[in-house]
Amino acid sequence: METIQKDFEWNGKVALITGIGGQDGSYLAEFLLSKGYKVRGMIRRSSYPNTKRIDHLDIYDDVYGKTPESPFYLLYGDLSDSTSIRNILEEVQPDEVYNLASQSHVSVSFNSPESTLNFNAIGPLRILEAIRNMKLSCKYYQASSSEMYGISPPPQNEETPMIPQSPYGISKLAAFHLTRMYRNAYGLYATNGILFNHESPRRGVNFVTRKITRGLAYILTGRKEKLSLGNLDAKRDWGYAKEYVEAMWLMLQQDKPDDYVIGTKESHTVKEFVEEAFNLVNLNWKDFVEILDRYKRPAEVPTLLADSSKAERVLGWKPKTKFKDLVKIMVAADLKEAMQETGYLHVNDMNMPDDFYIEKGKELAKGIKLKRKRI
Ligand code: NAP
Ligand code: F7E
Repeated sequence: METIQKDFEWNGKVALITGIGGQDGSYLAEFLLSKGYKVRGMIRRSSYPNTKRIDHLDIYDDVYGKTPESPFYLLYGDLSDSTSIRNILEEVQPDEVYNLASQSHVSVSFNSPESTLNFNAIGPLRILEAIRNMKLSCKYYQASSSEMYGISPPPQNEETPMIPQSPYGISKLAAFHLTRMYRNAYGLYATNGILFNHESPRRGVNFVTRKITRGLAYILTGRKEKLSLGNLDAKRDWGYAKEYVEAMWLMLQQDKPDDYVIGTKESHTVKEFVEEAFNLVNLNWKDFVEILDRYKRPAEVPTLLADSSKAERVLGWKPKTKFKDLVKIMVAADLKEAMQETGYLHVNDMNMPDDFYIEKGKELAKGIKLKRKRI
């Protein structure tokens, strides 16, 4: 986790982040705190606390508690609960609202289409309607998604027709249009960030990139023998989540609200991701990966490739981390975690560069190959 400074100089602004416990929410919270924002985050109740990605931000708690002066605190709320949304907006009086909360798993949206639509489409409507009714002058960011393009041929930009293929894609498209409608009809500062896939060591473990890098780390540390995947031919434009949250912020710093595509302008198959990850430690992925139908979807989005020229031109935003670097960051992080958990690392091996963990991974891979030869 990042080191967060206790010293804090307020820039006069307050940001509310829904979905703060998620991958993007945690990076955005760190980014905004570093810019001097007071950050308030909405989390929902779960039977077991689910705040691992933001627990390190609790450092402010001892000094400030949950007071207006505090740089950071959390509030309970839920996208399906209008009352909780209004109460939070009333208490926080935000300058900027980043709506990142959602049921974000495409495959799961086929199993739970109703709640996906409720959280992802009606949730944003509840926030927008509350902002309008309460006459708040805050800026609103909607986490829109490349999944909205569905089967529209690549490359995709702000003008590309959207033909979604999943309940998730449809829910995000409804929220996208609601955001535009509140902007056009009521003059709200409401902006859509159409983000293509973005990943990191904080990615949920059942998204394909993290499933691959964590699966590889488990194989190397002897906790698993194989990795089960679905469709390897789908192509995605994968970027680094930590860089994408700056684009979200930049969107809300413009004079006028608008919609922006964010991506790397590069697309790779799932197979290429697996291959790159296993190659890093000199293993042949074909020896370890099995294909199971249960990981295939009722309908697939074949190719996503961002044309993010508008973001480059207007926001001055460009990704720095490309495909190979991203795979390496994720493999190194998962190797580090798995080796720590299984006792392969010494206490003073904890803050080493990524290459150190990759080299350790290669050593473990040699052992696995030897063992396989003997059998
Ligand atoms: P994530 O890791 O799945 O985080 C989503 C967050 O939303 C979690 O903290 C989750 O809380 C919360 N949430 C879910 N349902 C909620 C509800 N009913 N009420 C309140 N909170 C709720 O997703 P992410 O990768 O950070 O993505 C952030 C946003 O960007 C999402 O809206 C996603 O759909 C969108 N997006 C993501 C990508 C990508 O590649 N990552 C690309 C385009 C768009 P729990 O932990 O309690 O479940
Ligand atoms: O799948 C294929 C799968 O679940 C990527 C979300 O952040 O990005 C994400 O949605 C591809 C698909 O991401 C497995 O069929 C193969 O073609 O990692 P994913 P996603 O569906 O692209 C968009 C932009 C969002 O907005 C979403 O919130 O990989 N795939 N085998 C697999 N996918 C998974 N999850 N698991 C597999 O075993």
